[in-house]
Amino acid sequence: MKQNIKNYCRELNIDYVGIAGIGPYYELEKILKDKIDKGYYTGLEEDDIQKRIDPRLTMENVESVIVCLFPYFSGNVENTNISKYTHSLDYHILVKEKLEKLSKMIKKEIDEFEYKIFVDNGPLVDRYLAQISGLGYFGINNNIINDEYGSYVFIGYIMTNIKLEKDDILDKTCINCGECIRKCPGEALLGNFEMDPKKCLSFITQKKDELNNEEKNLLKNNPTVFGCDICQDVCPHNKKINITGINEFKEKLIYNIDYDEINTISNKEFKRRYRDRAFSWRGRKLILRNLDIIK
Ligand code: B12
Ligand code: SF4
Repeated sequence: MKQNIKNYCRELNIDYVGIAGIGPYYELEKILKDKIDKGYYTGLEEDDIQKRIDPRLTMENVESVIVCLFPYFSGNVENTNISKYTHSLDYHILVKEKLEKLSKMIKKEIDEFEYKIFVDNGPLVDRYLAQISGLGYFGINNNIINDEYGSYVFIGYIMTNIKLEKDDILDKTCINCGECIRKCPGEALLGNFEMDPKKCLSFITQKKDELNNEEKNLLKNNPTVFGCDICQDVCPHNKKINITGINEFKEKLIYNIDYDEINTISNKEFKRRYRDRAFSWRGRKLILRNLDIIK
């Protein structure tokens, strides 16, 4: 069945699929507890640790997790004020659609196949799943890196009640050059595969609460309206990577959000224009706040 799943993925233009076991993931529990103790949590993460390390708490009869990568690199551009992961169609939409199609193909073959699909919004730790299913390895910048597509890959997964053979972890990490640590404007990367996400500019651009002066200055000095790509852009593992083969990630690209436009349209109009874009989930006001700071 595993080979059939790989074949279906090929048909759907999903190059990288791996199988993760169902834990409980006790080694991850240690990392999560340590992060919470140190205050390295933003509030955007699922806060129930047990749910994060035990897929059975989300799907009682789960037997395997099918994990897929979705590369999104469509080239480097000079003048952009939003980060790469928001240039194209919202990945939540695309990944869900693709994984739904994959699940329907499997269901056709195995009638008792049950499944739950997640991308970004699930209880588990997506990067951990990508690592243990052998799809990529960790960078010091915290991102999962794939040899062909670099770290510009989204991660989606399917919990299923069918038992599949687990894949092996890749026995490597990034080359540890330290360039991401030196270039990170928020000094968020700690050099031991950990980070303080509250210092990460990406978080600051997405944070709802009012920004303090230090955060405002950080944004002003490193202008970005949504997200941050610096630690990935400087990474040598991202230098000779392939462009994504997923058309939706190469079409209808938006590189800039314009202050005058956002300032003059209503919240409703903002939603209408940008609801299928990953930068819109926090709403117009937050985008305007960031634009106001960097203008
Ligand atoms: C909250 C969140 C954020 C927060 C906090 C990030 C963080 N590092 O905790 C903020 C807003 C800062 C953020 C930023 C970004 N995010 Co984000 N985010 C998430 C989310 C929803 C939860 C992350 C989480 O649970 N963090 C808690 C820790 C435990 O998890 P983790 O970061 O995955 O940690 C792993 C490693 O860092 C490592 N690790 C951590 N500590 C230690 C310690 C040791 C000793 C070791 C060995 C390893 C290790 O192991 C952990 C477990 O495997 C996930 C989706 C999900 N549900 O998982 C997306 C996700 C991680 N984000 C993603 C993306 C694309 C980004 C950005 C690139 C977006 C951007 N361009 O601005 C940046 C990258 C910033 C960075 N350098 O990490 C992708 C990552 C894809 C990839 N290739 O890795 C994810 C997986 C979404 C997805 N499904 O595709 N994100
Ligand atoms: S995304 Fe930007 S601010 Fe966040 S860790 Fe990477 S370089 Fe630092």
